[in-house]
Amino acid sequence: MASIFQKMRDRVSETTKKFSDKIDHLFYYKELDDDFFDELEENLILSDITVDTTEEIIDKLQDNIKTKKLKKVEEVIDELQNIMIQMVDVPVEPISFPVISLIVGVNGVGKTTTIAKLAKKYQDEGKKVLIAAGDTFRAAAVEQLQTWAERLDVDIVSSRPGADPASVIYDAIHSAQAKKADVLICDTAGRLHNKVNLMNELNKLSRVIEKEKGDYQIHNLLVVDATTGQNALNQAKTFNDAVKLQGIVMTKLDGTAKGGIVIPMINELKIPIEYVGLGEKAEDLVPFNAKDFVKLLYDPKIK
Ligand SMILES: Nc1nc2c(ncn2[C@@H]2O[C@H](COP(=O)(O)OP(=O)(O)OP(=O)(O)O)[C@@H](O)[C@H]2O)c(=O)[nH]1
Ligand SMILES: [Mg+2]
Repeated sequence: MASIFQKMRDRVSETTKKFSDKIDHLFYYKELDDDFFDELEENLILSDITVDTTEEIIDKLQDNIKTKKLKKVEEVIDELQNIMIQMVDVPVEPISFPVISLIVGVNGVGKTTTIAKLAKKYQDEGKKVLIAAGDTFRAAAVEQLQTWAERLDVDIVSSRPGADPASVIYDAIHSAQAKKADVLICDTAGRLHNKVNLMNELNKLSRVIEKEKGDYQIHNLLVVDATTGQNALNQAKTFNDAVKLQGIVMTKLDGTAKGGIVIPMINELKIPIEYVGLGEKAEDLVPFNAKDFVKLLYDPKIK
């Protein structure tokens, strides 16, 4: 676990540095007055925590300050972290094998790269992995996944660009069953969550999986890009209506000065963030850990 923390610390350094400077500023306050809480509230919102979740955090914090009789800024910052850790510590549904995962999300968030990362992770655990090139829409999407499949030496089911994605997924499920694959991970074309016909198409894919899955469990994942900030929340809500999501992968946390969006994502949707993406390579995926995450972003002692 230490190495994961280290990896996050290295990659999220940009995020950490900027935010902990702001938290540091709170130590100038001699009293826990309105100005203190205003500045704290503003900082939380600026870190991409939504107004609703920020208010929930501040209310809880003020209650706990009273009941625990906290006086020092240091104690308050510790308490703030505890509240946030509790908020995001949603248990991840354990995966039982064999499993099919449909990977969904808007354009360019990192779906295909995340599939490669997950394939590598499962492969390292000794699982038999199959991936399906369900993005038949974007030019070169099939090739992109094929390149990963070759690099990682995993089996792939693909069709020509322009083919019906439902038929690719159908073939992939039957291929996985025939090969007794432990894991089937299906790529999908990126789509905007407000395009109703494209969301209906996703719903159709999830129904194909439901119908054909046999003894496979379903574990669908939404991929969101941390740099999109609060829009990620709307994306998650709409995608979850089209495809029942078991979890979320938050990518590109290495490339944002924020990252607080993770907190309302979990608090407001109650869907766990299972992994975070910290780079473009197959090994740049780490399991989400509530305590490590909150400490990295909001602990002024960690720099
Ligand atoms: N820095 C960083 N880059 C990432 C991460 N994940 C993916 N990327 C990069 O983001 C870009 C888009 O990644 P893709 O995996 O192709 O995204 P996608 O969602 O499949 O895109 P579409 O299929 O076009 O919708 C690529 O350049 C990836 O290398 C991450 O965690 N961190
Ligand atoms: Mg893709």
